[in-house]
Amino acid sequence: MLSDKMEKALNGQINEELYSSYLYLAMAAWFESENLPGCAAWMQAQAREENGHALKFFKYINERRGRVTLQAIKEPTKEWKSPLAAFEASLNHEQHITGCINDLMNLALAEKDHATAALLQWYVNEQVEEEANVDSIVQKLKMAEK
Ligand code: OFO
Repeated sequence: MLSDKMEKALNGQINEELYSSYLYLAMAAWFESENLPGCAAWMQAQAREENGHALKFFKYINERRGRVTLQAIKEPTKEWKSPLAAFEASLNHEQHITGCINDLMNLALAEKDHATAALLQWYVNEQVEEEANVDSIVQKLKMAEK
């Protein structure tokens, strides 16, 4: 069984992941409107991936006999001043998500909840990859602007 505190925190993370998906979909819509379909496709793929991250927590909460409770998803930003600004916003967002995952891991370790810590380790590794991927695009766009 999950503790009440952990159940609440994991439900909060489902909301973060769904917001991530929504944010990337908003970026995809903006790139489409700017006639940049390649960037839009990249963002759509990210949106699907984030939805998958939310569903992974959904499945896990149920497996541990917890209760999934969905909350309202906040409205994402709709416009960015340049492709670089959008990818920088994406990087900032991933850094925020890394902080959320680290906080969850700290809670799991404090509660000696090894099963949740094992799940979270997957997200810790995933965040390293996600930050690196977006950062490499940010660096390339910065080079292109020189
Ligand atoms: Fe982009 O990150 Fe989910 O976890």
